[in-house]
Amino acid sequence: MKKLLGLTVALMLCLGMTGIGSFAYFLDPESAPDSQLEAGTLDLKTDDVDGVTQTIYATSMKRGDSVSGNITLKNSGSTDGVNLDIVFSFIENDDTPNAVDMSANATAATLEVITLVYDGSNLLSTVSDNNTNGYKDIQDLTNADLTDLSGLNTLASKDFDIEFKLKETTDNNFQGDGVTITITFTLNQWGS
Ligand SMILES: [Ca+2]
Ligand SMILES: [Ca+2]
Ligand SMILES: [Ca+2]
Repeated sequence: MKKLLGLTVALMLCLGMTGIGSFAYFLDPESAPDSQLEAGTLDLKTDDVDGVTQTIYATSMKRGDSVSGNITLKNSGSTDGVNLDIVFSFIENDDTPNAVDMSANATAATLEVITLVYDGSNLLSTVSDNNTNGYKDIQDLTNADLTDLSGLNTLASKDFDIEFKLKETTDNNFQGDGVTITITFTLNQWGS
């Protein structure tokens, strides 16, 4: 029997744009500077189902802005993990005011994924342009198969890197729209 153990990283993204025809950039004083995601270590405990949740905020972006993050995944449990699954999901998280409410799917599709690397492997090459908009985006990641990746032996660490940008062609209707993106890492072990 395979045991599934995981944890979640949430990235909250609000497209903080104001003004008709312009995209002003608001820097939230409480957020990390320059849209940098916080780097952190996530403990994946093969012998403890209580994972760690890390929430990262990128509260405002303008067209062409990119957000990058590095997460170190560590098996801090006492059992080796034979493989790792990564699953992306998102939910709508709009700001106010929001004159035109764009869907969560459309909003996620404005975020082009530039980098997606785990343990030195380029995962982006395995992702297809599922929504056929001409580039690989966060919506596409939710339809991608990112399972059976290399596992983590006990006390081992591997790096996960992601970078995405707000597509330059994003129109004003997306002002006030946002999504909360959740990345779930599941370290699988073979149990009795
Ligand atoms: Ca919306
Ligand atoms: Ca796409
Ligand atoms: Ca809007």
